[in-house]
Amino acid sequence: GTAVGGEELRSRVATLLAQSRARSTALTDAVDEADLVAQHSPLMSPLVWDLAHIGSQEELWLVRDVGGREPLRPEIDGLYDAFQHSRASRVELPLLTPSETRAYVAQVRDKALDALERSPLRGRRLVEHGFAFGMIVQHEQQHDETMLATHQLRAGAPVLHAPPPPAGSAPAAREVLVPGGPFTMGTSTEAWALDNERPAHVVHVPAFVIDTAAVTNAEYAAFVDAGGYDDPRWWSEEGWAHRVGAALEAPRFWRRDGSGAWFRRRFGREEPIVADEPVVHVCFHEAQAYARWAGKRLPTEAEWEKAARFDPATGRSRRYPWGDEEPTPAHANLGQRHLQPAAAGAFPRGASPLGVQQLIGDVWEWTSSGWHPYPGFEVFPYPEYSQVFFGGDYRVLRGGSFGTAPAAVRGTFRNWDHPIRRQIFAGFRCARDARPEEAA
Ligand code: AVJ
Ligand code: FE
Repeated sequence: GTAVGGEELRSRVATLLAQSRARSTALTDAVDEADLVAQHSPLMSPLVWDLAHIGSQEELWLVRDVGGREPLRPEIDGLYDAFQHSRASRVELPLLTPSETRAYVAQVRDKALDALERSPLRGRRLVEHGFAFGMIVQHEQQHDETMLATHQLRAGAPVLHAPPPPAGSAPAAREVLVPGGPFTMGTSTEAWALDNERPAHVVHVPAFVIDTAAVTNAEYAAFVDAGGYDDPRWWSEEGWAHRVGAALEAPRFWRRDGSGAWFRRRFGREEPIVADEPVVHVCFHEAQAYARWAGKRLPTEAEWEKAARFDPATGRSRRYPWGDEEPTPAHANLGQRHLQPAAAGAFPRGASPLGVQQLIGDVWEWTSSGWHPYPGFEVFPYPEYSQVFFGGDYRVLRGGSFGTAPAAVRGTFRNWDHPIRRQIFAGFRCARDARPEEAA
């Protein structure tokens, strides 16, 4: 973990709070008032809800809890409680207007910064308050990624702009063997790890083989063109029922032009599908069907984390594939610096010791695992973050996307979603069992 002193933490938190707010502001200032309050998809909240919810959570955890202050606007708590209103119904609520919302989040932020200044950040308070600030930084960044997904679903002219990611050429080895044996999964020392990432525990992962890159658009298009969506052999029973019921034919946002070439709409722009970029906007069922067609399978969550963190030279689990240092722009495509995933091979400095690339950033990666607590799990700080979702039909996603902030992802970070969801920035990589002669 990271042993950080109180004053270093205080300035780090101030910087991260400013960064997340700059991003929330950019995402909400990019559109007009009508777009802010509109429902762009029943899967998403109006953008103005996300912004006020960011403020509401910050008020609860930093102003009231850490700061010990009275509620600013107790009457609106319920409106912005994610458990009281479904995303689809939030547009009907008497929400704060855009200008009221902006004033509210600014007022909350002033008081949260005051709480940051006053916190002793020593001893027990260093751990408790430090975690509360870290949780709120991550929470705002998670909703920023959600708002980015809303932008992708929004119709109309483009409003977001960013340079393209660096180019790359596919790693020389297509797949690597991850040796069998014990591996320490999860963490008990990572200061800002959420409850579901804890505690560290040893798992025995048999030898397996994993792809060094995520499945690309060209590879996925080959599956589509081979009739993969018409052949129930590749799909689970549940996946096939969904494929038929939802009339899935290709990744979300893909369409063919008259000549049969693939195009997509990305943040309001029509673009040809780029062959060597990771496929994105596929659901778990599509990922699973592709893997079966390719003679492979999805990695389990433990396999994914071992491929990302295990250092065979020391037997130790790293914080990130490249080591223990925080992500820089040379390591991974994170933080909405680019509005798309980067081509396979674009971040060789982010490789794991075994040579697996781009595990962090670019696209969330579906795993075959359901959403379950680790042995020894303890709710912290509230059951609605992780616990209430355990055991549902969710599948675990790992690694973060181009829209995930560096502060909101690490080797141990666990995300989850329903297996039919495609609006998130999710792709996948394939794995397979090691053949006996490979494992030996
Ligand atoms: C961890 C991404 C599944 O967005 O539903 C945000 C994060 N929790 N507010 C979500 C979260 C509460 C969560 N995911
Ligand atoms: Fe939230």
